[in-house]
Amino acid sequence: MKGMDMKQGCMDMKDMKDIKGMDMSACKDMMKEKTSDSKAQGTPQKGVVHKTSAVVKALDQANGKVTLAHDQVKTLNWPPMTMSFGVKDKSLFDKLAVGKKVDVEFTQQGSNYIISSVK
Ligand SMILES: [Cu+2]
Repeated sequence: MKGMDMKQGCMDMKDMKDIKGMDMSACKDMMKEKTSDSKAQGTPQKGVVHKTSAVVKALDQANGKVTLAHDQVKTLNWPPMTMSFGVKDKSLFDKLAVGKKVDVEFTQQGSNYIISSVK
């Protein structure tokens, strides 16, 4: 045992008591956190408001849609891209015009992304 020299952070707890299970669970907790962290990046979170800047590319007021060339969206881990969004409130179309640069807020609803605010 002496020769094994497993001086990782988790193992140091062994000195405190006999805690066979404890150092293990500490290690597992740490791993769990890391795992869920990396998973969370691709997982849709309900109710989260995402923000980005964008240039309006096309409007489809009849169908309540707008095409935006948006910047990076850090909360979704998105690179800049051009895509279609739903528009929550028709009055938001007043603030949208093709070629206009806007700051938008949007939420995910199922597989759609819905603009909830335009500035
Ligand atoms: Cu996008």
